[in-house]
Parts: sequence; C-alpha cells; structure tokens
Amino acid sequence: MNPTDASRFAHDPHRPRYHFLPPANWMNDPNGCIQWRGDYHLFYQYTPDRPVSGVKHWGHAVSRDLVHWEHWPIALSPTPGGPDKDGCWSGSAVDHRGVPTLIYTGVEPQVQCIATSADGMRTWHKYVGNPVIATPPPGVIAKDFRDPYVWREADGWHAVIGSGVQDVGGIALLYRSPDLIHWEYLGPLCAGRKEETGTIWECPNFFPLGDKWVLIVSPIPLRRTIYFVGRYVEHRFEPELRGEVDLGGHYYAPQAFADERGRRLMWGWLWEGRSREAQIAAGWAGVMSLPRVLTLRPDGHLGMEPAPEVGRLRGAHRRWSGVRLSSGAQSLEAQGNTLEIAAEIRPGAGPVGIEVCRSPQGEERTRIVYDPAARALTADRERASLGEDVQRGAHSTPLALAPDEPLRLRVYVDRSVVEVFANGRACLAERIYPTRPDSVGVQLFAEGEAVFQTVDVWEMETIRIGGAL
Ligand code: DQQ
Repeated sequence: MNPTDASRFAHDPHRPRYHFLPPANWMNDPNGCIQWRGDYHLFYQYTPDRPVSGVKHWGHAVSRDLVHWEHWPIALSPTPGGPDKDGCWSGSAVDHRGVPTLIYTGVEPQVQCIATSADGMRTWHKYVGNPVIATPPPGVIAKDFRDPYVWREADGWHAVIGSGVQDVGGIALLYRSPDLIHWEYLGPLCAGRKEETGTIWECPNFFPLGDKWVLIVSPIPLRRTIYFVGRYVEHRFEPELRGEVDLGGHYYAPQAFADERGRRLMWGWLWEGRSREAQIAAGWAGVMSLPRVLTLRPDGHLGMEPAPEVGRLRGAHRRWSGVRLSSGAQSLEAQGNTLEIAAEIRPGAGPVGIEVCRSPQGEERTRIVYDPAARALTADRERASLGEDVQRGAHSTPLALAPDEPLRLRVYVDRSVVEVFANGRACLAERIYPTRPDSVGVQLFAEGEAVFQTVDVWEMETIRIGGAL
C-alpha cells in the first residue's frame, strides 16, 4: 500500500476531517507560513517514515482558501554530511526580492540555514554557503539555538531566534541582515526569568499588531505557548503585559504570518494525548489547529478567533433559542463528531456548559464548562474516553466576563480534536479519543439557572486534501 495514501485511514474514528494533517506519519510545528501570489503555503515539521518523532523534514501543503489543501513534495530533507544532516528544524519563509526563501535550523549542532526556490516553491535549493549563522552569541545555551522567525524592516531583514541563558531563563535573540546570508547580532530582543516563563524559548514569533508589537514563545518546560504585548524600541522589546495563547494543553509552537489582506493568521501544532503505542497503531500523529486571526484587543491583550474561511465548511444547520435551564440538562437533536457549535449563554451563579462527544448515558463525554464563581472556562476530559491509553483530566483558562457580557462559545469538534474559543480571547485546544460509536451527542447543562440565548450547530464538511508527497 502507498504509505502516503490517506485512504487507509478511512475507518479511523479519531482522524480529523476538517483539520489539516499530512497523509500519514508524524507532524509537529507549522513552519514557513506565507501567502505567495494568492496561495497559502503551510510547511510543517514532518517525520515521513513513522508516526512518532524522528528526523525532521519540512512537509509542504498549499491552499487557495485556508480550508482545502493540496500536498506538495517534501520541501526540505536533511542533506547527508550537511549542516542539517540530523534534521531540518523549524523556521520561517519570506519573499526576498521575488525569491521565496526559507530560513530554518539545521541540526546538530543547531545552526541557521536558508533555501530558495526558483520554480514557485515546488523545489528548493539549499544555499551552498550554509549555515548562514553558524554559532550563537556568547552567553546562551549553544545546544538550544533555533527556530528563526524573519520579518522586514526599513533597515533590512530581521530575525529572532530562540535560546536560553543557563540558570536565568528563555531568551529571544535579534539579528539583522541585508540579504538573508550575512547576519549581524543586534543583542537580546527580550529575556525571561525561568521561574515565570521557562528555561528555553522555542519558536519565537515577533510582529507588529495594532500600535504594539507581540512576541510569542513556546517555552521549555511549560509545554504551552505564551505571548507578550509591548513596545519595540531601538532593537529591544519591552513587554507591557503577558498572556496565554491556549491553555488546553495541546497547542504548541504556533506560527503567525501576515497574509496579503494584512491579517495576522496563526496555526499551531495540536499534539496527541495518547501513548506512543497508540500513535504507532494509528499510523499518524499530530494535527494542525484551525487558522486563527489575531487582533489586539482594547484591553491590550491578544484577540483570537477562528479564520472566517472555516465557516465555508458549515453544512446542515440547526438553531435553538431561549433555552432556559434550571439545574438540568437538555440533549440536542444534533449529533456528530464533526461539528461547529456556537452558543451565546447568560450564565447564572452556577456552572454552565455544553457536553460534546457524549454517549447516550454519558459514559463518554467531554464537558466544556464555565464557572462564573471561579471565572474560569474548563474543558473536562475526565470521561472523554473509556480507553486506557489516553490522557484524561481537565484544562482551564481564566475568563472574566464583564457585567453584561454573555458567554460566547465556539466549539469545533473534529473527532479527536476539540477547539474551544470563548469571547474572542480565551482558547482551549484539546485532544480526545472516544471509543464508542454512539459518543456523538450534544447536551446543554446548567447548575442553577442559565439561559442559552442561541445555540447553533453545524455539521462540518470534510476538507479536500489532494496531491501526493
Ligand atoms: N520543534 C522543532 C524545533 C522546535 C520544536 C523540532 C518545537 O525546531 O524548537 O521539530 O516543537
């Protein structure tokens, strides 16, 4: 059987239908996100020969509309004897005077390399002079020096590279170049304290948003992604506030980019919540999140909403209005495990929420619950699966509603993926692995009084992913 033929997963109940994934095997970070001559190009960390992490290549997929995809040939593979002989790790893509250019980390040791394409990104040629940055600046942990993120300023290309300072914390290093080949170290862009923001910063992103700049990092050992909003003055970033990109426990190493309309879009890697053995048995691991649109909110924090294009997948629709619950539950006549649910809720004093992927008697269920007293939104997977080989537990994100603000939930259920967006500012991305074919119910519940002003449920269409690697 062709190992890249995804049809072999047709009966896999956990394989998502409207999130992007490679045809098979292992995927992690999004890389090189760029819109090029109208098309969105998404590269990704890829181990093409096994469904567990291994030697990293850059997979490549192209989309006209952010929704449907075509697999293109693997863009980068390690070159035996080259600076990326042990892997082509994460990086970014830019348009350098009409030449698409990838900047990535070669390992081991960790050095920065570039590659260009002369045929509209079909094939890639590594620069013969790689690496273009061979050593980190003194004082940082040299074995962790990776994930260049590049942008253009008036005085040339700039790159931020992630690393750490021993016993101090994660650090983002700033570089400048006229040509992407010759790089000058400008100093630390920003540094953190390990007690608060981890020891190594992976996959830094740095970009303007509104009248501020945003730094996003994925710190070791936090296993989640954080952001800072602040001022960028004379090659230094001064954070003014810090926030969480997603507290679901499965969202990591995102990459943000500006599309041709000027929107700041972002994809993240949704890692698995099951064992290595289960991944091997499945034959695939890792899912790309839905694309998010980032904005700067009036309170200075990051706003995050799913890209409107995802709405093109909406199929059969049902709406409920004015559902009033008083310490009770109501099952909806809407079933499925590929759904979008949008709900506007007026909570009372007690917890209120929605159960998805629910079996008729609730043996399996995933609970999205808002607790007004705790001012927190939780995705509770304690009973998401009767399987033994899966993660359980709950993840919570703070969410304080203003006095007249309803709870606005958008829940995307895609088999083993549940992505929750709340009020444009709090996100929980989860992985679940229900075992029962009848774990497809949707149920509203409330402890005490609550009003579900509207609940919309759409059946989501399967995305088309064509092409072959
Ligand atoms: N994944 C890549 C690294 C990056 C890490 C390797 C983050 O470049 O730091 O696959 O998930």
